[in-house]
Amino acid sequence: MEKYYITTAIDYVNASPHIGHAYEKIAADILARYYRMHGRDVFFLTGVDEHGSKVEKSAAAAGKTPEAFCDEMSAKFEQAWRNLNLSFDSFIRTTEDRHAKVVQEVFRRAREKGDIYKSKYSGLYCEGCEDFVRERDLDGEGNCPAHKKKPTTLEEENYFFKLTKYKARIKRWILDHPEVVQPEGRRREVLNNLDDEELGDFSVSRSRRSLKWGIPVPDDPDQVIYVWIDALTNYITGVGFGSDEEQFKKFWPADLHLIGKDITKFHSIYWPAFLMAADIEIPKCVYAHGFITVEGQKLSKSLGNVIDPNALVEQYGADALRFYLFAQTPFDQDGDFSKEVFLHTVNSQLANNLGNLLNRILKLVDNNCASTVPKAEMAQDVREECNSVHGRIEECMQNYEFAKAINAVFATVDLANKYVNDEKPWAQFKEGRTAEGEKVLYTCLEVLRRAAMYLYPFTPGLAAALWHQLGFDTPINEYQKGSDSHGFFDSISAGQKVRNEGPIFKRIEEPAPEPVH
Ligand code: ME8
Repeated sequence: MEKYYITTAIDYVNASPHIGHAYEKIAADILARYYRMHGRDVFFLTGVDEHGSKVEKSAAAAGKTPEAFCDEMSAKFEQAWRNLNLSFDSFIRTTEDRHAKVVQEVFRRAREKGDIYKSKYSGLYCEGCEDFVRERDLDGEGNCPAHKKKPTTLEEENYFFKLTKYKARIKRWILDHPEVVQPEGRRREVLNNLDDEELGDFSVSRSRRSLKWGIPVPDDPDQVIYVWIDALTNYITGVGFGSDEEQFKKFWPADLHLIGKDITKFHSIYWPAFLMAADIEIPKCVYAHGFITVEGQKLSKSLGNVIDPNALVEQYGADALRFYLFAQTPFDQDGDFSKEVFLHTVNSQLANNLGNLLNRILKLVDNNCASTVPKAEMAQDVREECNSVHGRIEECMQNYEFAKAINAVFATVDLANKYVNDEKPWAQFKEGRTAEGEKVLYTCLEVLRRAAMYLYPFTPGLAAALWHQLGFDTPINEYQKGSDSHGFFDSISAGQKVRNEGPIFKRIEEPAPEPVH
């Protein structure tokens, strides 16, 4: 069985999970579920990034030890992802012992080769970025543009990583294999970065004086390994490097590192360089998605608009949030969470277009076919349209074009709705044109069956409910196994009993907002 190893960025635990974190983790879950449906042996890794001064400071502010603080926050992240119905195979924490050993091993290998060496460094350091910043990149007030905070001057003797040795090799890799950094705009950005003379060796440790909360440098306890080697290495720890060689051999290299656009450089330049220095194979693809804003504004604690995904899930359910985030936003661009658009989207697509179609059809099957799928063929034009849409959906899914894939599914749902309205099966049955009526119902049931399969990665709960109401006994995620076409080109069996159990998605009714005077 072909494997598929997908990872997400690991989130800093200095604050609670927000909707941007959720967006990325849901995207990874969509792909994990999609590839599992297509018969791949999937390993989906997510987790948290627990070391560094930001976390140390947040723990102190909360009056907790870093250990206790991290335990609490990590549990919060993991629970949030469970609430969102994410199907991760493992949740990694960078404070795990197995991880420290792997980080030290990578460090040791690079140092033995001379790729990590000691030197003095003085520079401007931004705590928000957990990185040194260049003076010319600061804003007019001398602040880091991303974090709106003044960087501090830091001078220390640290270990440095010899990035300069690997720049040309990484550039060649990206030029020869255009798919390794996606989307194209990010790939160009990385190539420009690599051409920048100022991208040179960088420090990978701090003195214990300036950073306590981290993994010690092997054989030099006064130095602590600094965040990026520690964080990036999670991708190999999480799949068994140093602990389960068989698993590691099976799944590494990663098929996809899914990350946000702000950390492209670390994943497309630093990470392959670390791996080259440690003689470990490099990943197959890094995909950097866009950012989510809320009601048009950047997420910011001071604006108080940092939406807690748990609250949305509790109020509206995981499927609604999962659907909205990917039905609207092209994955390579920035997107927005707007309450009004959210309610409109889920109500019109899930409750009306899809939910009502199912409801109408099942009622007609109950009344005219003894709740049983009739023996008939799909209407030819609808079948042809569905077959041609299939290829389009597959292509979109493999190219990370989720909104387009969802649109294509709903085009078939709209087509079925129109077909019912035009054919009026209730009248056909009444007039004794039973075969015609049965054909309409069969056609729509088949459109719904396929829609359930296509929507499963996006809205697994809702797709499973739809599947169940169509009368299948095998769960939707089990169904594809052993079928060459993974079930997409089977058809719903005549004689199967449908189960009309009410709406699969209840319209969300919210009081209209108070008018502003
Ligand atoms: O960067 N919209 O952690 P992090 C979409 N620990 N994605 C967003 C976002 C937004 N508004 N805000 C953040 C780190 N993200 C490191 C990663 S990986 C080895 C170490 C994304 O908590 C962000 O781009 O700041 C990143 O991919 C992830 O959330 C975690 O961000």
